[in-house]
Amino acid sequence: MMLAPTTLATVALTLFASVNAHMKLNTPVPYGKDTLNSSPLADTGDDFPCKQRTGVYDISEMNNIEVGVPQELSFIGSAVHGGGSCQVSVTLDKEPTKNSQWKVVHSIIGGCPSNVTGNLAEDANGNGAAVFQYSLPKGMPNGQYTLGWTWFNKVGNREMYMNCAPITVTGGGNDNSVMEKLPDMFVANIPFETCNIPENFNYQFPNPGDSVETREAADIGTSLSGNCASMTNMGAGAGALGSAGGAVATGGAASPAASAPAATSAVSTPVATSNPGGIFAPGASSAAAAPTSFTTLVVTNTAAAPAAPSSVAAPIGGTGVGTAPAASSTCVPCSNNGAVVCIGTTQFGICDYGCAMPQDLATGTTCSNGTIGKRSIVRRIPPHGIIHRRHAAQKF
Ligand SMILES: [Cu+2]
Repeated sequence: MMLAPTTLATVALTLFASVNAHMKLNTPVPYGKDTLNSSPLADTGDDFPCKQRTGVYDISEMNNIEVGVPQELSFIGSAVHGGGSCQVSVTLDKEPTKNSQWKVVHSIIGGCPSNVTGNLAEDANGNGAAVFQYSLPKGMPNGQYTLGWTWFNKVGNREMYMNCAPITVTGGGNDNSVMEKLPDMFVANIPFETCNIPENFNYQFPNPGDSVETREAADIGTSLSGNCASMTNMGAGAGALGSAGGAVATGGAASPAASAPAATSAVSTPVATSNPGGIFAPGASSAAAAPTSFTTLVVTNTAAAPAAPSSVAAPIGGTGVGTAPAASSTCVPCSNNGAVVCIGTTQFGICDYGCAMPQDLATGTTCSNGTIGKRSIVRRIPPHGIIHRRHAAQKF
């Protein structure tokens, strides 16, 4: 049976609206502004870095930045998740991959992107979040590079956000010596099942660098949960500035266009999407001892699912909750905590603080308007339980 067009439209609208519920970079102007949504990186880490997608490195507007001159860091959106901690990092790659090495130029502990409790008033296009300042380090090489903003939210689902922006650096130096002294960008929460920053803390980065500000001194956290040795090193990429083929970008070119053209073409191939655990710095010997297990991830999700479907009116085919989700499943952003989210025509998920993990629908059932029903009688009216939960849910 075909789903009615109105039903499909509703599902599409639901998914579209939820995509706008989080936060994204306003300034500097991100790459692919029109294709950048405000949701976090996929929990699998597959779209690390920079939210990989079609058009990920389209240049909407170049950000020309002179070293040492304060720049504005601002955001669009309202779901600030009680704030958290952010970093501004730079890689010398124009089109970063998992091999890219990211160097921290500024760390913000707490209060980023805002120090409100919970979220700002819902406004997908809002600019009520805090505005920050950062500077690029004097002496970094001139050229065209990539800036990355990363954010670990304080409240809600354990997530990592990362938006990237093209930058053309002027007034700088001629080599990488300044960059090499900076700490590597911190990574966690992808996947959160493997390594996460515990909820309700403003994470104190272990190595925030010299340019660091504390916006919210309360609820500072230093602990990590899980198997973090390799994940936290993902910002080091392959362990060298200018990641392509291990070549080190020379930088320092007088003209931005002349900076390492070979590197750009070499890094355009996405690296190892089949290895969501990331590529580890050569020095990260612990990586081998602590392999990231995606079997564990899938099992965890499957085990967690049965609690939610009890609120679903229609039978969904026993406790098995359909077949196991594919290993490639990624979180679908959502805003109604506890609600059923229909995903396409064959899958659904339970919204868990902004994230619904896709699961296959049981045979003979369908999902529409946030309700799972038998294929022959699609329920149009959700049960009271779901309506209540939707309205009562905090939109983290
Ligand atoms: Cu969010």
